[in-house]
Amino acid sequence: MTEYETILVERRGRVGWITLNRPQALNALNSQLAQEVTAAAVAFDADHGIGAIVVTGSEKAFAAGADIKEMESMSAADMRATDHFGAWDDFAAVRTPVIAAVSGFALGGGCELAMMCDIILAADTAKFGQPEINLGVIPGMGGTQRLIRAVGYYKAAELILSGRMMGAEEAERAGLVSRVVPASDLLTEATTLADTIASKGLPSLYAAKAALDAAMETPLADGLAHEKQAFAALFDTADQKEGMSAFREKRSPDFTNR
Ligand code: CO8
Repeated sequence: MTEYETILVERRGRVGWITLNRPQALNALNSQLAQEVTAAAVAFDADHGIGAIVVTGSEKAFAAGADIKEMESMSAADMRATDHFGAWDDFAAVRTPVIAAVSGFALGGGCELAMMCDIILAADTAKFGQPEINLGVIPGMGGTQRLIRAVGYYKAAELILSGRMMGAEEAERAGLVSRVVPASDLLTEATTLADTIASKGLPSLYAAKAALDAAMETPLADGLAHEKQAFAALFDTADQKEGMSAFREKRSPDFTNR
């Protein structure tokens, strides 16, 4: 497996695990980490033995944002020329379902990374926020767009304009978090959820994720048309025949990912 310096990467059964590992900087997302997380996710995505990816951090921090020290001296021209965080577009584009397992701080780019994932499982210690306004900037990895879609305009505006952090319970009530679990159970819960997802057939997982993405990006009529096409297309897969005959025969399906 490729050597990484800022993340730990492990395959457990059909699940790919990516652990952010810059403890000295609370997992701040520097450009090397962005490249490595994306490379690892893209590699798992290309592996048909993988049905789910989990991204997690440490107990204290999922990620405390983009690396402020790396960005501090950059000019607008530098920022535009380097496409500093362009790698994240490739991360967001993986077809495999991705779970963010968040404990501690998920701030700025850390909150935005969680929002690039499909499911956010939060420890009761998690803290979410977009504090960029305190640094004289604004979210730059999707926060102004994805947070509104998750929690609505007024909640997003309050968080982005004030820089206030919110705890896990508030984030769940607001719709940012899929589920809150006790901090000590976070990795077990993430494992169970990821294993459950990874046990499904890949064609239907890919189709479901693509249809969910379409809902975020298109008007309702276009999204419904996308869903109708994708739903019909799955009837040419072996997994659909297996899933439905298993139901009729009252047994568990044995998906072959075809
Ligand atoms: N960048 C770099 N280093 C960081 C970051 C960060 N985002 N966050 C923490 N660190 C470092 C600290 O500097 C400190 O290092 P050192 O020991 O060398 O001084 C170490 O991590 C531990 O941090 P603290 O001592 O501050 O720990 P505390 O427990 O006291 O505080 C906080 C924790 C509250 C999380 C605090 O560290 C903090 O406020 N961090 C910054 C949070 C923040 O502002 N995040 C937003 C960053 S900007 C951003 O994400 C923009 C994204 C879009 C970019 C897209 C570009 C195209």
